[in-house]
Amino acid sequence: MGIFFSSVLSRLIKKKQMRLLMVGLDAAGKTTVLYKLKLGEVVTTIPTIGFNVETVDYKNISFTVWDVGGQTTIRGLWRHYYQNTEGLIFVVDSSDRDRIEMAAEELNMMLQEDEMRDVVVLVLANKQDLPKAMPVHELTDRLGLHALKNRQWYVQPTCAVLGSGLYEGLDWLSDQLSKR
Ligand code: G3D
Ligand code: MG
Repeated sequence: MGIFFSSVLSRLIKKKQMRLLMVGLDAAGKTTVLYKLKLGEVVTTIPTIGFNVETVDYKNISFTVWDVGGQTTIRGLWRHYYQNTEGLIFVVDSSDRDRIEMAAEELNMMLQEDEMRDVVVLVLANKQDLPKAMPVHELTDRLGLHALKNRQWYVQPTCAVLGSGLYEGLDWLSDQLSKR
C-alpha cells in the first residue's frame, strides 16, 4: 500500500466505525477497484440468489460492494446495507454509452432512499483509458448530478486496472467525511 493511500486511510480511520458502499452496473470495474486497493481479504457472500455482495474490512472501515441494474425484485434487500452508510462510491464504465442512462437511473433511485439522505457521493468515472470514454463533464451531465440538492458529490476519473485516480477519489471522500 502506498504511503499516500495510508495517510488517506489514516484520516478515515480516526473516525468511528464507518461503512462505505460501492455500487454500479456490472462490469463497471468495482471488483477491480476493490482488489487494487489491497485492503485485505475480499469476502463474497450471497444473501439470496442473484445477489452477490463483496465485503472488505480495513480497520474500522467496511467496504460493501454489489452490482445494481435490472434486478428490481431484490431491491428491498439492499436496504439492510444502507444503514449507517456514510459514503457511496458509484462506479461507472465511462465507455459504456449504451448503459449510461441506466446507470443514472440506478444512482438517482438509490439516492432517493431515506437512509441515503446524508450520504456523500463519490463517482468513479472508470475506464478512462478506453478511447471512447466519456469525459467527466459529460458523465456529470448524463448522471444528472447538477440536479442533486443538498448533496456533496464529486466525479473522479479513474483507470482501475492501473489504479490511477483511486487514491485521489478516496482522498476527496475522506476530506468530506472528516469535516463532519
Ligand atoms: P464489476 O465488479 O463492476 O462487475 P469488474 O467489474 O471489476 O469485474 O471489471 C469488469 C471488466 O472491466 C474486467 O475485464 C476488468 O478488467 C475491466 N476493467 C476494470 N476497470 C477497468 C479500467 O479502468 N479500464 C479498462 N480498460 N478495463 C477495466 P475482464 O476482461 O476481466 O472482464
Ligand atoms: Mg464484480
